[in-house]
Amino acid sequence: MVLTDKNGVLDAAISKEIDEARARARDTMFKKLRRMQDERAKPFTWKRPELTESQIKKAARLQEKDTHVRFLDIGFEPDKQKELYLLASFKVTPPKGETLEEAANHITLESSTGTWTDVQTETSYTLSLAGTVYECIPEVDGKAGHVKVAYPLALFEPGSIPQLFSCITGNILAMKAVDYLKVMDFQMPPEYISTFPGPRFGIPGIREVTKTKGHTLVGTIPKPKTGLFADEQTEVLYKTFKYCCVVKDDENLTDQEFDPFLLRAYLSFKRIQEVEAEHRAQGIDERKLYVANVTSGSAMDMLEKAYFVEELGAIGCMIDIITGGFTAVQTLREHGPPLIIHGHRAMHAGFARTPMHGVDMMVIAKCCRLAGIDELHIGTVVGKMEGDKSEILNYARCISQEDFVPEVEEGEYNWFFPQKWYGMRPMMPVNSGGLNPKHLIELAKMFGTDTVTTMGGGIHGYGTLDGAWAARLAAEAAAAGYSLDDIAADYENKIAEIGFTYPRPKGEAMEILGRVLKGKDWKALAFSEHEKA
Ligand code: CAP
Ligand code: MG
Repeated sequence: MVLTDKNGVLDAAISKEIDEARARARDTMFKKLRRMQDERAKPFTWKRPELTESQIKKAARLQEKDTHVRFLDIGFEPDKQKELYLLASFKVTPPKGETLEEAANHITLESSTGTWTDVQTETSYTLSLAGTVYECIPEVDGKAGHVKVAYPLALFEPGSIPQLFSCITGNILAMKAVDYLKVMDFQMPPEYISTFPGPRFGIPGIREVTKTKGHTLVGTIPKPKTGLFADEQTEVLYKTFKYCCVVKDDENLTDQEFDPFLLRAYLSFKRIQEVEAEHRAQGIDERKLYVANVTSGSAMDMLEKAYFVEELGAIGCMIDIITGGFTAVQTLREHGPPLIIHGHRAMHAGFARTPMHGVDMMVIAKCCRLAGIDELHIGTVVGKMEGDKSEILNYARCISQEDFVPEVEEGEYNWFFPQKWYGMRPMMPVNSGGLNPKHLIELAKMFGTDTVTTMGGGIHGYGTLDGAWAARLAAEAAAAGYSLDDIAADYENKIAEIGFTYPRPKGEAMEILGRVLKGKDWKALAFSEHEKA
């Protein structure tokens, strides 16, 4: 395809096709938004909440209590009350000279109804909304104590992740009343879960739409992560899809001058049509999951991009959940087209990585399931990103199981709650970051194969076609319990046994496998160095 003229200007026919597709996409989008306008045209009414008997008693009790530890009721059993509670788990390091109880009291007050001092505007109702510290265990890991707080559910706006964050991960993190504070987890009753949509597809939907089963959905992030022109980028996509299932944009590739979103999407779906047709001719019926990064400066731009890729035939798209924000995530899920949503978590480590302070990834992972992300970056254990094995496995289990019970290794302290999901669809964990095809067997043992694994350097370091082929082979082998070493040792028999989708002649295969098996891990930064070795 001729993309540009000799001055580098985009071909007029392509430009016209993009404009026409964009007009159709905008039409679909505005039709959907107009339906929303009609649905919301119901009259507004309100009924003042009445205090229950136990709320009246709670307010009276709090009015009498000493302010120092007013909100402590150790031994209070939230699950045995008539009222509904959302529970939170905090790792708390109080300032020198202060007790854990005092710190817990401040945290609870600031995150529920109060402020640093008594106010004369307090009412029985505001007191009834106060959180209750029901567990306070000092120095569980030598430094920090464990505080658990029960928050009356009425504190939380139904269906709003930003509001939840403003309560349990808000001002409290900045207060002088704690030296350090990490919000480790929260637990929800079904009444709160049901106010969120959850994933539209989740694991079963992703399997159905992509027409894959058994093996990890393996794929790539074209690299270098920025700077490839749209046609160069989509050539990498095409080569990857010759063998793999997934291509995602990188987190910082959105809509830059060298690779405008509309052109990248347009060219990508042309190339996907091409590769899917080639595969159909080979008798392979698989839908390629390209998740274009729709993260934008405004929710409207984001929606337009999502409707644009849908118009071009996409089955998914991607969003940067933290930098884009949860309002964007929820807008995409609720008002966007019916696409698989891939969640990239760039920036989460700004508050999740520090052990003593911030917000744990468990909180983010749960919010993603509520908000409706279908597949979420969760860590790798073996790759280039920092992360504790037991914690990462707990995140992966929590987002993908119906009835999650945290598992901790001997001697490890458990900061997490069990969580039932009451039928909300399970999400697919995404392993990514410093991976190469050799990792797939280990990943399969830890995470199972209902996962996505993307590798940038671990594929393009070998040349995209060869790297993608090895990655697909490793994914299908891992699903059968074999490593790439096992496959290389008995190539022809093993690929027949696993029914490998893309067999290659033995000589060619052995040459590629030899290079991949010799390649080192992410710590050796330049693959080209090993290839010379
Ligand atoms: C991986 C990646 C992902 C990380 C993010 C990158 O590339 O595209 O963004 O996986 O980390 O740019 O680093 P490589 P996480 O395969 O080349 O490392 O999944 O932990 O959120
Ligand atoms: Mg990336």
